[in-house]
Amino acid sequence: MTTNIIDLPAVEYLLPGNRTCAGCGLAVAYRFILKALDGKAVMTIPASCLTVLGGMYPVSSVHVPWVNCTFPSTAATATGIAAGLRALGREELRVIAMAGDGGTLDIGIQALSGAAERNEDVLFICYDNEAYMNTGTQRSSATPKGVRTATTPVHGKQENKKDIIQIMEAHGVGYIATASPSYPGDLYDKVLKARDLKGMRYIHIHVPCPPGWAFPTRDTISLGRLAVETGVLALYEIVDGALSFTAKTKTIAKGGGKLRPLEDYLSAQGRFKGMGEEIVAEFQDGVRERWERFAARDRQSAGA
Ligand SMILES: Cc1ncc(C[n+]2csc(CCOP(=O)(O)OP(=O)(O)O)c2C)c(N)n1
Ligand code: SF4
Ligand SMILES: [Mg+2]
Repeated sequence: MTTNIIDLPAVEYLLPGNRTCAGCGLAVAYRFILKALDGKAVMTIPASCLTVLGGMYPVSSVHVPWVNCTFPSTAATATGIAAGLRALGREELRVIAMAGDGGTLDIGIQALSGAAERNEDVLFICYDNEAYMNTGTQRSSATPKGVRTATTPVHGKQENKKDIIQIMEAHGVGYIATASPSYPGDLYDKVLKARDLKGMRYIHIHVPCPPGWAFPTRDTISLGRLAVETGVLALYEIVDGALSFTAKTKTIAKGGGKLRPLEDYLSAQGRFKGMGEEIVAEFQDGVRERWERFAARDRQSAGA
């Protein structure tokens, strides 16, 4: 049973006043992540909108111990912190590495792969706003095909979004989950569960970004819901290889898998404007293919 938002802890670790843009999906997600960590964590974070959120020493909006690391070394830094805490006998403090899609799928992937392969005692959280946003919306390997950014050709990105979940699965990571700030109870439950597991864990959070995706700041939560309702984002957990749908995705699957038209999601954002019909059709086929693949695994896990 997913925790209801009204039952989430009242304690706040993200204090009033931070430097993210109005309507930032990352800030919403981070608030719920910190509630789940409940002060029992040390974090390491590379350059990103998340470092901007934290502010500059000694003034910070975040009430949690945190180490700023270099871009490629997030998971390596987390490995070192975990080893240090082990040596001190302080393993009740959990180690969280948190990076953007650029810091996870591109620049940080070598250290992440090493930590995953060694099964380090680290929870790695990627918040995916689908581009290098902090430096002005350059494409990353998480940017969907067809999206226009500051560093793509006029007709948009030519390559598909990298499938980081499959990469983490190939490493044999024991706990993998997807989440969205638009489903706070589900996000909270997953971070809480992953916090207390041992070994490498990976959570991928899809975070709407108003300036980078070109949509009104008031629409952040509804856009995150649209991603799930159209099947662009499926909410699930993979525990020791078994995939189970959660939250709204579970409800959709129970109702026969009827997804909203992809067009509802695409037309709500300026970044997809001018996307060719062929790429839209390819996008839709990709969503449907992934949905069927995940749904088959979900049924298998349920023993249906
Ligand atoms: C090695 C290195 N390359 C580039 C940069 C410049 N830089 C700082 S933040 C950033 C964008 C990060 O993108 P992402 O990880 O997706 O996080 P977001 O900004 O989207 O939150 C870049 C390119 C840097 N700090 N270090
Ligand atoms: S650019 Fe996007 S992710 Fe970065 S602070 Fe602004 S809204 Fe948040
Ligand atoms: Mg990013």
